[in-house]
Amino acid sequence: MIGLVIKSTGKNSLVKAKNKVYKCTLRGNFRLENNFSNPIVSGDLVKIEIVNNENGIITEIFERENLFIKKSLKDNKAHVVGSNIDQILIICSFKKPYTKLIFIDKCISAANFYNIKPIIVFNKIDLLNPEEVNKLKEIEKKYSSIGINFCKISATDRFNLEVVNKLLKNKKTLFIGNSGVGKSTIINLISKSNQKIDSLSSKTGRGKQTTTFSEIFEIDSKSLIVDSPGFKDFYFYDIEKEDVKYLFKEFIEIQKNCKFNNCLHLNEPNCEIKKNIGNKIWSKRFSSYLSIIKELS
Ligand SMILES: Nc1nc2c(ncn2[C@@H]2O[C@H](COP(=O)(O)OP(=O)(O)OP(=O)(O)O)[C@@H](O)[C@H]2O)c(=O)[nH]1
Ligand SMILES: [Mg+2]
Ligand SMILES: [Zn+2]
Repeated sequence: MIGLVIKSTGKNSLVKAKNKVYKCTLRGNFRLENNFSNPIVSGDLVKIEIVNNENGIITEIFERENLFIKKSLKDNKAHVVGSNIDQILIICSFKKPYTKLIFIDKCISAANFYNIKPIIVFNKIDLLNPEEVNKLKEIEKKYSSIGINFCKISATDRFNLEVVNKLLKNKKTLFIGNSGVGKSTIINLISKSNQKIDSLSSKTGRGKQTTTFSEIFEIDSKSLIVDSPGFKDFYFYDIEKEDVKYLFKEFIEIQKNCKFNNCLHLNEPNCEIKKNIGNKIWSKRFSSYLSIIKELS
């Protein structure tokens, strides 16, 4: 039978096949891709052999359409967050916890690299004072102007959840974001699942990483969400320094006019990107770009 992996903890996976969920192990002689820290991931399509009513064995993983990968800091291996994804919701918060713009820009860059559409969702807007509301509006304007979908919601107040619902229709969507931004809370409200969420540490206002494995939840049979454990930070696995300038989509037309084809917009003469910082290029995006280049150097 063919099934969809809805959760995997490494050796054990939950696989949904013909409307039933089977607890599956990997066939003993299964060959793992050597540089992956997790061989099976939520979103994988697999072939299973049924053992009994509840158990099965995974005998094959079908080729993945795409993978969203981050570098595992434990062993520098590839940690796959989700596979066969249509779009990524980058869940952010302006407060408790504060999502850094560099984090958002890394997520957008990686989504672009893996050819998956990124969408920014700011949750917890119930917590903002008028000044913060204005700051967030400014950020919204900037991202919208470079063609990125942006929405503001409050899971607590049920505000704009229908907008998210609409975005998710008939798609398989990966939720990513820092710990504590409210990924699981939103999913619980939208999919009527009932997973654990946690109170924030009152000292730091940061989340404590409540979700520990990626897991799929259904809104309906065609609209699926992959919840993922909160990222503390995000390091690229297979994205190289030279790739990054193409992952900032607003750079693409402008950088064609840099003097050097291989201009990295650092200290090269006649750099068109540098000339445009503050007008066509948002200075904060350029700062993110520089930080990423520095990290990859
Ligand atoms: N004020 C406010 N709190 C929220 C909102 N959404 C979620 N929270 C709270 O934020 C905390 C963290 O929520 P979770 O849903 O567990 O966060 P998460 O992103 O799944 O965290 P990890 O699983 O650790 O990655 C909980 O205490 C929620 O009640 C919101 O819109 N407003
Ligand atoms: Mg969670
Ligand atoms: Zn340049």
